[in-house]
Amino acid sequence: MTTNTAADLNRRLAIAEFLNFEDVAEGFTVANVTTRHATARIALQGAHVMTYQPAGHPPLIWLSKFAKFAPGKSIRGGVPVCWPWFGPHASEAGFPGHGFARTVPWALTDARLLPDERLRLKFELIHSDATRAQWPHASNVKLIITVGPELEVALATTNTGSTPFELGQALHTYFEIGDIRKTTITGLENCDYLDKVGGTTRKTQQGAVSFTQETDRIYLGTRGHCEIHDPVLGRRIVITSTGSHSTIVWNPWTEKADKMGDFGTDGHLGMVCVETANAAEDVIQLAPGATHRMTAQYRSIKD
Ligand code: TA6
Repeated sequence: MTTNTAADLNRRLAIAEFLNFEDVAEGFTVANVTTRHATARIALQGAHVMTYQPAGHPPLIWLSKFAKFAPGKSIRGGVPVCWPWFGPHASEAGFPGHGFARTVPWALTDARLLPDERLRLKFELIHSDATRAQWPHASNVKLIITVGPELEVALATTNTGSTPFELGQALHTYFEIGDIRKTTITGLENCDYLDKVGGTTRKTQQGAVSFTQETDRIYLGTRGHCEIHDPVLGRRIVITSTGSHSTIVWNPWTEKADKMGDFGTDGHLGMVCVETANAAEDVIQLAPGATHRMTAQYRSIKD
């Protein structure tokens, strides 16, 4: 029987110098990736990228200093995979926000070093009685993570049953920035968005996105390319995506971050979430036998 313990994973899938596994807490194992292109840490729970730093650049992904690593608990930071719904469940208030994929174990089905020394990990969500109780649809979901000069993430869902279902999802990525108050995002100009702060209202983005307060928006009709401009760290983060026409932009600001308890004082100043998604009117109707693929690529460019 295969398990997600570091000992078992090291025996089956470690790649000398480039990939090894470590138990960082009881029942919580992490893959450590080191190549000439980048370093990354990925939790087996949630197939969750926790850190990613391209060589010669500041970390691209933000992980809270106060993030908790425990079975069944979501991690504050990294690349949480929200699946098979985004936000609250449509009808069941007791089901977890953003779905269950980020808090259950995934199987690592393949790990390999590509000829150009990018390292590719393939994960598959492990269904259980607990997941089936919340998601009775026959489905298969795979996540492929490629660690190279860019971080590439591809999420594929197949309807393996005989009835259609509705799929909502997001790569809820937390990016590391110098100061949210000096950060702007381009690529969302003229898109409509659902502004979720203080009740949901529909608005249209004028110019670049900037931040002066809590920001929680679902941008609609997005075009698969946006950029985070960070004059403090002196870089841009370029986000390109496919299979997604909605983008969430989130920063909780001071009060909400304090209430969440795992940001630390002023932790929110150093992060922004820009999430490649299928959310709101962009949810996917998946026919029997069909596969939906959503991908995101993240690159750090020095300015
Ligand atoms: O994507 C933005 C959002 O949906 C916010 O409304 C905010 O609550 C955030 O996600 C974090 O959610 P979490 O469940 O990880 O605390």
